[in-house]
Amino acid sequence: MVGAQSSSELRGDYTRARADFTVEQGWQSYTDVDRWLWQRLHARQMRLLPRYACAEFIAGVERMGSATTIPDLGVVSEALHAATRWRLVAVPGFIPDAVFFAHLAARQFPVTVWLRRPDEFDYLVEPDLFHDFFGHVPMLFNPVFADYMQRYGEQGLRAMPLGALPRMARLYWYTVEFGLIEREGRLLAYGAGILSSGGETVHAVESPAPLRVRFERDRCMRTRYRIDAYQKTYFVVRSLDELAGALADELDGHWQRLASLDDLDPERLHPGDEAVSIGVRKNAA
Ligand code: HBI
Ligand code: FE
Repeated sequence: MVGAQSSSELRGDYTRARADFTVEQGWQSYTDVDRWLWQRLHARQMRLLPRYACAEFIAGVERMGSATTIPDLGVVSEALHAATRWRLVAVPGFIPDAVFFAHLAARQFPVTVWLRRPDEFDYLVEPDLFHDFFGHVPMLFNPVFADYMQRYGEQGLRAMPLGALPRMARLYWYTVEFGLIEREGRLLAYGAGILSSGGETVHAVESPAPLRVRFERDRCMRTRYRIDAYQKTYFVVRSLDELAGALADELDGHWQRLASLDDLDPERLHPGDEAVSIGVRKNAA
């Protein structure tokens, strides 16, 4: 294992952040260890995409330029702006909910500047550069998804004072991070948490272990999740338009009714669920 320093030294350094939590990316500061790790992460995910990613994600990867080397966020930001009027901003890591929502509402996606350590190759619980960039940016090139994300930011800002942050966080988790889509009888991934993780990419799409449930907004908002293991339930949309429809209406008047309903366990099916079973390996454990 390589013992040299990597950009993860910057982890948790919020001292240089501006009021909106943005920082300079400092592209010249990435180390050889960072570049070596990025190439490995990138190569592994690129091999998986043709079989596991939806066409919109693959199209986005192509449009953001082949990121075989650590990307300069400013360059990709310009390409993204030309496509969907979104921009990328650099941040030191996880930022406060209200700040995060405000960036999304302004069509700015916060990308963490530091890269994980080599011993975290397979999984880490915080967002890093690879997750934020490779996982999230491709779908932002899609106009329907791009509008959904802005809408999510706007609705998130409104939901916070109404006590609905946990429900909005679950919607993000089960769609933007871990969403699956059904296409011509195949199950494919669009979620960033899936497509930035080699292990979860295969697990989410093919493993017989997790539940896959037809997407329904309120079902999704009621379902607990875990951040330290593969998901127990994935929600499947039929189209990105269906996803966009979930945030089409104002949710303000909706939270009180939702608050009266129980949270749901992700480890089992619930009344009214439509289980989705396409594409799952029949003979694997
Ligand atoms: N900050 N950098 C970063 N990335 C996130 O995904 C993120 C965040 N802050 C808050 C947050 N997510 C959550 O509040 C939302 O997903 C609900
Ligand atoms: Fe993410």
